[in-house]
Amino acid sequence: METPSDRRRAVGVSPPRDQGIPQQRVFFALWPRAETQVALHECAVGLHAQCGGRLLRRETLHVTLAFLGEQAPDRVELLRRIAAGQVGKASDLVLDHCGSWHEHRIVWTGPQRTPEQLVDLAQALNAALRADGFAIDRRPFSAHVTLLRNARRAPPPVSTKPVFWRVDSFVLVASELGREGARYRIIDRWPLADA
Ligand code: 2AM
Repeated sequence: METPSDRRRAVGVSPPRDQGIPQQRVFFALWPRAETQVALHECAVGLHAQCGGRLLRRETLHVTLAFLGEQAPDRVELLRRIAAGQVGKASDLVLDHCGSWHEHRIVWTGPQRTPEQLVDLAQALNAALRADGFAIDRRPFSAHVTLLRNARRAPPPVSTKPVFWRVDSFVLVASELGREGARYRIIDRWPLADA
């Protein structure tokens, strides 16, 4: 069974291109507003009581659109240009079920139905990234928010209280490793047009 660290080794992490130039570990994501963060956190706390493991911090919760790994500054600039060229549409995401991966260690919430505007955005962005030579995971986009890591049990097979999320922008994020785990910093944000 593939583990998250296998996955990290397998995709997205390009070899250092410019020795000595600091690289940034970056990814594109959907980032919730404060009220959605609160609702996601409540869902995570409920699941934590049942599954155990490590509760991810409220301010770090997100949906990953594309993970790029370590990138040099010129490539980060190119990522911004690629993002600015996207013509995505806003959508309403309803996170109404949960599941687990990797022998239940990763517990997530996701939509039963992913809005087509969001699938289109993820596909167009990933295609543009590949066209510019970025090594991207080839698996189809699966919208989810990771809520727990190192969980001990699968979540119960019942629907969770739905979390409503108006997705009207996407972001490029830098992941910086600190003492208390990954710290995320939003580098830039691009709006999605109302449909
Ligand atoms: P996740 O979205 O399934 O939780 C930042 O590391 C984010 O990128 C995490 O949220 C993580 O998983 C996602 N991600 C996807 N592929 C990754 C990889 N190869 N290495 C690290 N993180 C990855």
